[in-house]
Amino acid sequence: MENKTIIFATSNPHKVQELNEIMKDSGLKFILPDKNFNPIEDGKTFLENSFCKARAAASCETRGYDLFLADDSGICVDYLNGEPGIQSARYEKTPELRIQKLLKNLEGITNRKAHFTCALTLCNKNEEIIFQTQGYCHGEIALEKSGTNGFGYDPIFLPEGFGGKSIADLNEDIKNTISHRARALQNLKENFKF
Ligand code: ITT
Repeated sequence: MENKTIIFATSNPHKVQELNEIMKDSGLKFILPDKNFNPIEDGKTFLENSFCKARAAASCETRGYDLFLADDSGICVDYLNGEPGIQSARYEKTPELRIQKLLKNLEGITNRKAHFTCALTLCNKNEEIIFQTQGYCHGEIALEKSGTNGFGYDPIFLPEGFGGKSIADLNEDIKNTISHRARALQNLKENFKF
């Protein structure tokens, strides 16, 4: 039987790479949205923003596909009352500046607890939500960056249970087992029948 094709509503190539790796045994095939994909992320939560993206992909689809998955994700720092949160991609202009800003905002702070969140929304072609879930990865913000794997805030995030290594220090297979994205996708696989 042919693989079922699902549109993955993102413009972040790192997310696509991780999704394909995490879902490689699912029998599903993920492809990018139609060329006019241009979501406006004006939600107040990760879940709302993931719906904005899935809905935008459904609304611009001209090829006849009928399932649209979107990820909205970010890092939430306890001491900063959950910031940068849904603003993670817009906290500063570049990934490096975002890391430097977060480290600066935690200078001299001992409570460095943080977690990544990934919200997923699956929509049908009528732009209706047919499944939503979230996944989390708990840990701490490092004192300095380390490692080259992954993307975004990975070099300064120390997941629980890995001896102070950052996600960027860890093998990508490990990230794809413990990450917020991996856990949200696991929920999707276990609870939604494609
Ligand atoms: P799309 O909206 O096109 O999917 P984006 O990168 O703008 O791409 P988000 O709005 O969901 O996506 O912002 C997510 C940001 O949170 C991302 O740019 C990173 O800065 C951070 N982030 C999310 N997942 C991450 C991960 O696994 N590792 C490191 N940083 C991550």
